[in-house]
Amino acid sequence: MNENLFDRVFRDADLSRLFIETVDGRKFTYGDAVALSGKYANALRAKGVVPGDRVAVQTEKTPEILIFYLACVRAGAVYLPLNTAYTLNELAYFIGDAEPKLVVADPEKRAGLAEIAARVGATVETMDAAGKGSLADLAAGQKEDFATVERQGSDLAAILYTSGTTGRSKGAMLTHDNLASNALALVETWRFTGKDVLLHALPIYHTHGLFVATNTVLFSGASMIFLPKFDADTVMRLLPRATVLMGVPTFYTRLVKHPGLTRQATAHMRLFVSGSAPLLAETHREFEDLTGQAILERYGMTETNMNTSNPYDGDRVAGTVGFPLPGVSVRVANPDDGKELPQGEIGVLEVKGPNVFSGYWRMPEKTAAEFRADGFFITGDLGVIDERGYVSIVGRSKDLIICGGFNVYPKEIESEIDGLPGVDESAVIGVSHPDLGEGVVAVVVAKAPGATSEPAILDALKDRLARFKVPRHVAIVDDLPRNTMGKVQKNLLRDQFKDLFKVPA
Ligand code: MCA
Ligand code: AMP
Repeated sequence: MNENLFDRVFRDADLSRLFIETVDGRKFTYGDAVALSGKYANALRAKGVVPGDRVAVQTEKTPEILIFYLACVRAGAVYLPLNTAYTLNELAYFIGDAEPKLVVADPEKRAGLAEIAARVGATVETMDAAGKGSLADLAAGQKEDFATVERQGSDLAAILYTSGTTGRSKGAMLTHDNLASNALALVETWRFTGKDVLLHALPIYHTHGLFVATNTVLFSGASMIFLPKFDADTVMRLLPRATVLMGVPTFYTRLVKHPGLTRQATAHMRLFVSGSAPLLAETHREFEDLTGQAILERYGMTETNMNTSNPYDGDRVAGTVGFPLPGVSVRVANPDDGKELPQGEIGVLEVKGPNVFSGYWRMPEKTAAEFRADGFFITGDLGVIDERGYVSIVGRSKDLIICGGFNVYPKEIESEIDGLPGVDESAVIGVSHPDLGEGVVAVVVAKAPGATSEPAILDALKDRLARFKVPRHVAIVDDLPRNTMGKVQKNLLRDQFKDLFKVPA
């Protein structure tokens, strides 16, 4: 049988069911998704895209682009979504590395991208925030009929770039089996059915919004209300029509501040899910006090999809990420030798299962370095498993900042800052931020007094780095604290700046 993700979703789907409704009332049924994806798949073929070709997409969030994702999968292409905040400088790397056949972008970016795309022989088509543009025009002239391309479960469906603690971003290669197995595990664990209505307020260029939210809906025949982005007022207004909300912790820290969040307003809701970054136990408790509902926290990674989840029935324990999903094995190992540690000891979390990616795009050495000989993937997250089997994440061995659910790798920001005139060296850290979880702070040593300044650094970074990576504060200091080995002691800096974003009581 065809193992193409598209075929697995749609072969038995009830095509009359609602799939997506937008805030302005536009509706797409499962049948519409089949018909429109057929047109887009034929458009891909007309553009010369063949199975295995990458298709890079940086557009606003619309139902059309989500259906285009389905079309890429259906046509056997490899979907490569890109954060809308990425600058041309950042896009040049992703496009150069992935060598897509086609790039789809907002019309405003077309001119800037044309030359970057041409370097790898790709062409650019456009899609705007209303789902219109040259790609839609091309699809409009195509037939709906399209025979879904035969794929093996191990064939690639998507590449998602994830930054690295050292060096350049790596493309995580995700297969049809990775995505399908994880969606089915989540449908089962979270009890999704065709009656569910998901309030979809996440971006669709990351695992959370694209796969966790969308594929879970698709595999259960559920529907979603599609918001262009998260906004607490809009979420509260639409909540009465939904049964499930999925979000990053910032959604919940903002919702608990909303006067409309009450027991009554959420009584009909079946499930609130949080992930992508640690949910503070305090937020968990505040939310439960206000609504009587316990947020269900789960844990995943771009490379592995979802690994663990708090239970649907049973205790959703604040500060933990629950149990391994069906079919997924999680162990705690000694970071140095990979030997499994006894229950209750802290070590690096390692994961194995059908959810785990097939490697980094064109980086076999990096792939090999992150797997143990017995196939476990080394997450770089530090965790512990308690006597009841609940997994908790207690830290990270990788130098990573998570800001509003977006990952920022200090090394990348430090390299950019170190390259600026007047800068001797820098250290980038994450410190507690009331809204975003962590805020990015750069601590910089100037070459000479007055040789650089916060405004000069921020101005230079803004065209090179996505906005969410740009430090919220730059401190100019005389020197960086170092240990006897000469390594910068970031823990001391984190301590020094820990109250920077604290809201005065
Ligand atoms: C927006 N800004 C940010 C962030 N988002 N800065 C730092 N970190 C951010 N996350 C910038 C904006 O460009 C703007 O800049 C300023 O901050 C204020 O924006 P604001 O309106 O407050 O923010 P927002 O637009 O409301 O966005 C906050 C958000 C959003 C809703 C939390 O960041 C979001 O939707 N995050 C979800 C990320 C996500 O999906 N992560 C999943 C990754 P200026 O002031 O210059 O205009 S997948 C993953 O991690 C794994 C696999 C997993 O387990 O799920
Ligand atoms: P990404 O590379 O965007 O896939 O981000 C994955 C990382 O996000 C993980 O390695 C964790 O460090 C972090 N993460 C995801 N979910 C959680 C969670 N529930 N609690 C703590 N950290 C999380």
